Amino acid sequence: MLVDKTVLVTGASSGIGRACAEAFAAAGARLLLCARRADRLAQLAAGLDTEVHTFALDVRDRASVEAAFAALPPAWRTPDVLVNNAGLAAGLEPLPQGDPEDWERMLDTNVKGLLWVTRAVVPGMVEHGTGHVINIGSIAGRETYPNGAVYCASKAAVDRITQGLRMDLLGTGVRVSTVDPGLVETEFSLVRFHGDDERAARVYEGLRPLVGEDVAEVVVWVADRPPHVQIAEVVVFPTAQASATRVHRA
Ligand code: NDP
Ligand code: 8X3
Repeated sequence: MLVDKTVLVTGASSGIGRACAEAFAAAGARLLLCARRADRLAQLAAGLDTEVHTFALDVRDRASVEAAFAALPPAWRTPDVLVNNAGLAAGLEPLPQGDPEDWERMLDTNVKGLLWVTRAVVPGMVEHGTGHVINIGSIAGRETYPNGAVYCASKAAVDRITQGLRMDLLGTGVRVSTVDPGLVETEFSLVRFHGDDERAARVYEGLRPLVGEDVAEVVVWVADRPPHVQIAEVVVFPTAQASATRVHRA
């Protein structure tokens, strides 16, 4: 059912977003891909066997988001599926020692960026009477863990926005879902620890984490249900994880 559907993935240059692009392409969808690193998007697009349109976008910049979507060729302007994936964690410190610059990056990207993209895309879906917004939340939006208050708050906001959007779109034909992963080995921890790759690797030590492809498979499944079926929420953990703070390491 995804053949010839248009799927927009934000943050498609890495990790879960990149894997979603590959999985939707394999399912026959055409792709609209954005992130800040346009070179990576171009490389990805070159290897995908489907029609792809890429554009550089910093989701934090509201004016750029509005302009970028207004400038899309008409055939690309209203995707059938929006995967709101762009996001990050920055820092892992007790709140009194946290860096306000990190807080701003997280809140501006994970919360406000998601809102700007949603606001730019969803009215067209409503006009068409069909569409699907799939937000990438996190277990961090359901449970707070020590030293992660602001990241957890940003993902809790995503959860509330998901619920609110679903209510506000009731009766329009547009579906709203969230996919909330636990530990996924991507560039996430490298970004969180500001490029410290040893510290990033320790996050996944002694366990088999999810990879982007595991999450992408779930996202495609959520998108591929019949039109009368709306998967509201999916939580997906590695087998070695039971909660945000309960992880089994060999
Ligand atoms: P990666 O760091 O591998 O990918 C993050 C993606 O987000 C990149 O493509 C990056 O692109 C993009 N991005 C970041 N900031 C911006 C911005 N300002 N504007 C546009 N794009 C941006 O991490 P993941 O794949 O793991 O993360 C994807 C999502 O999954 C995030 O929302 C994250 O919170 C969530 N998540 C991750 C989990 C994990 O354990 N990895 C678990 C649960 C949720 P670029 O830098 O090119 O702009
Ligand atoms: C990413 C998963 O547990 O590092 O959202 O917050 S976690």
